[in-house]
Order: sequence, then C-alpha cells, then structure tokens
Amino acid sequence: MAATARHSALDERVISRAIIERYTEKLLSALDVDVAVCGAGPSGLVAAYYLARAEARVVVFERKLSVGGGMWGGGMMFNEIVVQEEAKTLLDELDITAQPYQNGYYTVDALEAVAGIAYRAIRAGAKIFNLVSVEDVLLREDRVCGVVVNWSAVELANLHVDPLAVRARCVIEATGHPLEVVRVLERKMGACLLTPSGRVEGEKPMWAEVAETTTVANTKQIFPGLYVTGMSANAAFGSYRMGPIFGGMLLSGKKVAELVLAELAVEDREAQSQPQGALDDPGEHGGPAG
Ligand code: 48F
Repeated sequence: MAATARHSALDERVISRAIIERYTEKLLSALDVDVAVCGAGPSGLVAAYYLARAEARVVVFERKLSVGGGMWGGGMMFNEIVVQEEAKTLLDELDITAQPYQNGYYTVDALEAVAGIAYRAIRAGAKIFNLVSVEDVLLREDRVCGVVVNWSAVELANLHVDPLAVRARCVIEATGHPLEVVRVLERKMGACLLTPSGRVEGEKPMWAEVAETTTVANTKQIFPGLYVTGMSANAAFGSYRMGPIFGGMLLSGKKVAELVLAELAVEDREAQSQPQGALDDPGEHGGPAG
C-alpha cells in the first residue's frame, strides 16, 4: 500500500536506530554520576527519587525486567502493603493513595505503590536501567567510587563476558535481603566494613516492630563511599526482617538520600575551597551535583 503524503511508511530500521541511539545516549550519560543505586526495590527507588529531586545525577541498576523488588506481591501474593503513620507523609508527597485501616495503620495497593514511586523517580531525573546487574564495585585506595555492571542475561547464562564500569561519587546498596554488593566487597577485602565485627552481621528472623525502627537507624555508610538502605541495612548490621510492612523501607530510602546529599555537599564545598588547578583531573572527583 502506498504511503500517504502526510507521513512515510514505518521503517523498521528507523525504529531500531532510534532505540539504539537513545539507549546509548542514556547509558553514556550514566557513566560518570553522583550516585549509583544498586537495586530498584522500594528503598532504592525512594532514594533515587529524593536524590534526583535534589538535582543529583543518579543512576539505578536493576537485575530484573521489572522494578519494585519485593513490593509487587504485598504479603504472600495478596497485593496490598501496610504502611504505618510515620511514612504517611512520604506517600502523600509521592501522591500515592494510603487507605486508613486502624490506629496508625494504612493499606496501599502494591501496584500503585511501585508504579507511583518509579514514575516519580524517573520524572525527577533518575536514570533506571533494568536487566542490568551490579557484580562488583570500583575501588580507589580505601573508597568505593563506582560499580561494575553487566547484562543480567550474561549472568543468567553464566557467560564468560567482562563487565563495564560506572564511576559514582557515592554508591547505595539497595539489593535487599541478599546484600549482594556489600558481600562482594567483604569477600574480596575481608573485615573492612563499618559494622561491629567488620563483617556482615547477618539478618535475623521476623520482628516487625524492632525491624522497622532499626532499618532506618541502620541506614548509614558501611564503607567509605558505600551506603546501605532498606532490608540491606538490617542484613548488614544484624537486625530483624519485617515482612510486608513498608514504612521503614520508604523512610530508609529517604534517609540514605539525605546522608548522601550531605556528603556530596561537603565534598563540593571542599573542592570549591581548593586553589584553582589543585585538582589535576576534575573528572576523578566528579563535578558539582546537577
Ligand atoms: O528486595 P527489595 O524489594 O529490597 P528493599 O528495597 O525492600 C525490601 C522489601 O521488598 C521486603 C521487605 C520489607 O518489607 O523485607 O523484602 O530493601 O529490592 C531489591 C532489588 O534489588 C535487585 C532485586 O532484583 C530487587 O529488585 N537486585 C538484587 N541484587 C542485585 C539487584 C544486583 N546485584 N544488581 C542489580 N539489582
């Protein structure tokens, strides 16, 4: 059939080139960032939202096809989650509906929660790469300064293919229960972590009340340049799991964003007070956030 005068026939080569070019641009823009987030579960996505909103350059790597981690399935596949009073303001800020249940408990449709947080993070400027796994960190002397990534398909097929690397001024471990990134660092560097034993303390069984508080308290730096958030924070510092209540996850994501932004601000102030030319390679230290 002849093409109309208004638009030409669809050309599959243009479609392919558009995808390849746009993805490549996005990937290139992620090679040198302020913050790399490992894992797009609730804590990682919330962190990405607050970082991007503050104009930090933030990239998120997620192993799976879908973002959202353990939030989609609510509790045992009943796709509702519970959020307590403390996190209600955060949900309001993200324009996610929380239905009062009783005495400070709210329920949220799990799909609205995932879709809402991911949408806000992306619209704020976070770049999310699904189907990409973090397999290692970049290290300079005694500081983590980026992540080593590969296609999840390479990992799944167990192919012998070398990864690529991304520089980041700070890295956030948000891989949830398995605490994958911190464990790689511990395996390769020994007892180097800022935990009581210097090693991963390990996750304990379920105790929602304690776990919800400690997941926020344990959200902190675990090695220079590397922060833990969400369930990873409790797994790293030896606290309990909480099950399908998500207030702690959300508040932990917000807290880690605040901690990282504070560190970046200090670095920026120090860099500005250096005499001109004192830094031989500004790319080594990254530019100001924005
Ligand atoms: O597990 P996950 O949802 O972590 P979270 O943000 O939230 C925990 C809760 O879902 C729940 C809970 C609270 O009630 O206990 O479990 O702490 O999301 C972690 C994400 O990281 C991805 C994984 O696919 C998931 O989407 N992930 C894990 N390892 C890697 C990774 C990796 N090496 N590289 C990239 N992504």
